[in-house]
Amino acid sequence: MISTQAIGEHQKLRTSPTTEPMPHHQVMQNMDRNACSLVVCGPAEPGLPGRDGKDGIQGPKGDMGAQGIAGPRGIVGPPGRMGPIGPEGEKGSQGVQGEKGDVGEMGPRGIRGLQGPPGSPGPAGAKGDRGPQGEKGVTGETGPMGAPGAPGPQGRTGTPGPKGDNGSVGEKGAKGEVGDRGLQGSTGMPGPMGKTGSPGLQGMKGSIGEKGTKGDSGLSEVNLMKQQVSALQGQLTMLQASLAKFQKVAAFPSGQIVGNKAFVTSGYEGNFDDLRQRCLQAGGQLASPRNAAENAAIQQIVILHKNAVFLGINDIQTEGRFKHLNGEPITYSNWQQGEPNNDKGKENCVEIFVNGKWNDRSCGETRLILCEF
Ligand code: NPJ
Ligand code: CA
Repeated sequence: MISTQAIGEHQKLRTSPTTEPMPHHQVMQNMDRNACSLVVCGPAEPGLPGRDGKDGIQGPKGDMGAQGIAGPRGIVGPPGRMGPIGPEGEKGSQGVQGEKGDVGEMGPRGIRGLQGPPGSPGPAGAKGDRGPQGEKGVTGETGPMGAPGAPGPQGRTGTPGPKGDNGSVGEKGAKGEVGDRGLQGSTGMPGPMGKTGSPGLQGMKGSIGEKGTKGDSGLSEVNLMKQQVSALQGQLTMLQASLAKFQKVAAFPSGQIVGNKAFVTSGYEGNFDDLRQRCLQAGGQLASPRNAAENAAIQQIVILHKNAVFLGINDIQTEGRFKHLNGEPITYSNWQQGEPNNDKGKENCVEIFVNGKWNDRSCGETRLILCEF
């Protein structure tokens, strides 16, 4: 049986005051090569007890002990430093479209109107010069007001994002506070133009424009009228030819044309009142000579027919005062000598003989009809 004994000084020091034996495994851990000083071999024989030896030299430093257990978690570190100013924020989103603009103010007073166009030529006068042109009309109304302006610029850009984490030793500290507010982002693009506002109130009516310049000479109208006159002249020539033809018709076989008056008989015979009505119905009246020429024309018809005719002259209303059928007193007469005599007191009508002379005669007599047109 082998026994090894080695006692370190510090063990004795420790043991003395406390008399507490060191645990065996702990002594072995503190042994050093130079610390061995006594070895006893062979069979153990009983002897006297030795004196206490001197204290041994201090043994070598023991090996490093095993790593201790991790200490408790440190307290939370201080807040990280303030992060750098964040990058400039992104451009803000486009602002919402502005509201529809308010109705614009009343438009400004309209500018004076432009000089008006030449007036239309006036009606052709009796001769020559045209009248001056009329004044120009009032200026047209002012147009509607323009669209309102674009909406205002966009608002400020929003705040920058939160600060990033800050690296650190050991346990990561609590997240730093949000950094200072970054610089304001650049102004966003202006929002789209608002919708066009409703038209403004109608502007006031412009002032009357200046008097227009004198109109054109109207030569074009003159030329036009010349053409029309030429056409009318052609038509007139046709009418003249036609009229000449019908005058011949009216004069054949017993008609008479004097000036614009035509004396025509149909050959009918009757009393004064009957003949008077027939001529009216035909659109004319009984022949009533106003002068010698007409009387001569009537005479020719009487000569041709060898028959006296009643004239459109009588004194039915007042004896002795002969009048035309329209009531006018006669201004021309061609009485036979001794006439009018109102024979037997009942001669209020007038007949004309072949010699062209007049004789008052009873209205009930029958005579050839002679009308004038
Ligand atoms: C006599 C009276 C008249 C009266 C008529 C009534 O007329 O003189 O006042 O009105 O009788 O019947 C001849 C005679 C007249 C006569 C007429 C009647 O006169 O001389 O005394 O006839 O017809 C033309 C024909 C006869 C005429 C004179 C002229 N002639 O064709 O131109
Ligand atoms: Ca008579």
